[in-house]
Amino acid sequence: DALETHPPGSVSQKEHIVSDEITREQLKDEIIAALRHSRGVSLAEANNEDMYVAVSTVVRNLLADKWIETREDTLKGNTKAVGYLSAEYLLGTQLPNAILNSGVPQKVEAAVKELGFDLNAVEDVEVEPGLGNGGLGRLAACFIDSLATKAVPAIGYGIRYTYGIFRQEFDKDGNQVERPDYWLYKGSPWEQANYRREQRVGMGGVVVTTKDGKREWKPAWQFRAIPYDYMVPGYESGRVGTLRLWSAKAVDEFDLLTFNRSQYEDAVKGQTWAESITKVLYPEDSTYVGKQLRLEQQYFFSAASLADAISLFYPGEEHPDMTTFPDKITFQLNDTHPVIAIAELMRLLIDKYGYDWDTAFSITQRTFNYTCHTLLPEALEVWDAKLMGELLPRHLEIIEQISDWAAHDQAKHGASPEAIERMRIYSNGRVRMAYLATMAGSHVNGVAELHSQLLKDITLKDFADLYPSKFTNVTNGVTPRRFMRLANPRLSELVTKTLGSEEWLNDLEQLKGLEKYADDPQFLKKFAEVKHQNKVDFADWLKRTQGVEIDPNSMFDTMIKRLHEYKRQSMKLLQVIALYNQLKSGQRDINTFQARTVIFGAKAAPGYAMAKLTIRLINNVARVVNNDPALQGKLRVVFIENYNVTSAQRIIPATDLDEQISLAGKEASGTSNMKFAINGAVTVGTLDGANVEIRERVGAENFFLFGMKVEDVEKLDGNYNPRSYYESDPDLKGAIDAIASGMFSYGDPNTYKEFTENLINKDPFMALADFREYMDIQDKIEAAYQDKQAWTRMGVLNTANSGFFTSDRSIQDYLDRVWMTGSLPQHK
Ligand code: GL2
Repeated sequence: DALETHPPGSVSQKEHIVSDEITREQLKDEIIAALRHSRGVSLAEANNEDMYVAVSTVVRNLLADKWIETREDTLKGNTKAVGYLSAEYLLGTQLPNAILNSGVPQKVEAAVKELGFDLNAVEDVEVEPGLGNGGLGRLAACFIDSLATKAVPAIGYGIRYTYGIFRQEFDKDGNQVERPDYWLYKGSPWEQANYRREQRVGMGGVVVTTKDGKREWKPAWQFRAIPYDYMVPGYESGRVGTLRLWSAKAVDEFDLLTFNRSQYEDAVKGQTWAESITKVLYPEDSTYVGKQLRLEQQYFFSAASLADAISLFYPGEEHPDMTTFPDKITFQLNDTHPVIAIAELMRLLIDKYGYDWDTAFSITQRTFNYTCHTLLPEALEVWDAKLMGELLPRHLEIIEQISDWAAHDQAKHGASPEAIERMRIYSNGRVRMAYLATMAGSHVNGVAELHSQLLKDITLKDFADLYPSKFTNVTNGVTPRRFMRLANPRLSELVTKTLGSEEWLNDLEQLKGLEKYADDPQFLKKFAEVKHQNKVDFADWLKRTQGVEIDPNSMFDTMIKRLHEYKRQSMKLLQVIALYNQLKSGQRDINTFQARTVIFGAKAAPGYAMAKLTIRLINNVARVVNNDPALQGKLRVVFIENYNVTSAQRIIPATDLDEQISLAGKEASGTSNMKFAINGAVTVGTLDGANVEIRERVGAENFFLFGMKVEDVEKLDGNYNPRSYYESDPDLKGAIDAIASGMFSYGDPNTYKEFTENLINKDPFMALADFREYMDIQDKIEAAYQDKQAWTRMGVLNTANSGFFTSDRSIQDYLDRVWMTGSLPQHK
């Protein structure tokens, strides 16, 4: 088997890089030259922005040779490459990461300093590219980091949205207001338009039968796909991978004939439409709206990426031997968003390269693998066939054929007619993308043990029963470079000093070496001191940016993630209000109360009314609680405006208690839970997603578990009566009644009516059922926090035992379990 001859893994790791030899003086000269050449200013004239561009340019230059070399080695084809197809990459800022991976971070820091600049202030200039919504997009960013670090030949493919995830502001009433995120308003020194690798992508039109009986697509429109390339520097691997993001442009900028007839608007129509394709990121997270523009985006980047890969691996060949394609590159489909790539490859193989259906399907199946990131049915994309047929008529035809083939194959494997009906890819005018990916790819994976199990038991059960060997798990991970080394330099230094080297940064299981210091008072003191300093820094930053004052000696209790009912920010809020009521009524003694700062950060999808109402309520609870002198500042609620990767990097290292409180069976994995654990926060959480594995590893005694398990939720489902909880629990009733009374809406009882009514009557994610246990565990947490040393010990054990959650390990799992696909039986 050709696949077996390529061992899993990597292009050889290069020990040394040329840039190692550059001196600080040379770096200073380079920076000054970059100031003059690319900004047209002298050192004396330069401000932080000039410096940001100049340093970025110099660091890019340091990485350029490795970038080119990595690409050349990738294209030699000795090791199968990975094409990561993702509609989202939530990158975070680039400069600090590039400096870290430049090979000479200390020299760069020193050079900038000696030129009279503060590197932190220079780095603060950067606007992060918010080309993703949340966990899914950030995971893709962690994965390309790990691919480069592990020297895996890889290309990340995605979309260069002109506008990323909206910038969130709060109005005077506490409502979320969405502002456009024009992250490119000052350009970006990190991207390079690569016109040499431009592609054409068609849409619309008709399918005709040619004289020799073949089907041929005649698209009505053609668009230019321009790749913008980003360097993805690996950590100490001597490798720099590529992230290739596509931008749409009209083929003819505008129509001169029409323009000359003075019909200005008509003349630029094609251009406007073309540019609209990659104009804006859809701000829905874990939900799906069947909009045509979204399918246009998905097809646009999938088609451009496939064409790019084929031209990379078969340069100049008109009739490439595409049977070798799956040996050259394997494509990972990040959720259903790029699944249309399956139909596109089939179209190319059959219509363009002349393969018969069986051969084409076998190539396709060997090429693709699919990662499912959800359990929520509303996040599994199901396209209206009419819409798809209008935009991609040939693809719909092909999908119909795959759907028939699938039914046939399922029958062969012994599926019942009812099961075959349930598994239909294309039926009743709908196309189910998750089913297409499952049938037309080699592997399907979930993103945490529990999630992968639930996929097999529920979401994709029929398929798993029939094709058990297709299904596997790859638990998510996060990059320790960004989320430890860059976000938490103090803890990183302590770890390095304690372990005696920095090797842990690309071998995170070495953190285990900290375990033996968990009872060493000296070490605990240092660990606690790091946390405290991080909290002081965070408090300063909050004061500076939002004008809010918080006490670094209070417990920092954090819930940062997208606003979604299943994540249950509402439950956290009810707990805060219940605490407030208890403190006000004297039921809880303010003098012995452990001071707490409750930190929220969350964006809501602009069309998600309940989520937006929850944001408003959080802001108003904050207003009331923070201004109540009776609390003596002991309970504070802060809502971070415009939560993003940059602020996450500040919040996570400063957190004592991490809230992961989704309803069991709803959060596929979660990834911030991993970042918190690595940084020594303690989790309060349900048995959901990767929480299960975190708890297993850090130890049950270092994790605050509460709430229903998946089985309990299943049992309750169908006869759940939230009102009974409301009526029987005075704390719960008091909290909901406080909201309903107008306590947080200047006396108006109507403002949050939908919020309270929804909880009492529907409560789709059973917050009320878990509320009592949640209150009780919070009391235990409060008591535990009083014993500072014991608390710190828990933090140490979290850090020491979270090495598993590095994305380097996830990538290794993909290499071992998914990307070496040679042994799967092929369908004929
Ligand atoms: C998500 C899941 O909700 C989240 O639990 C998971 O950690 C990430 C990454 O696998 O994927 N699925 C999804 O649609 N979004 C996620 O963040 N947006």
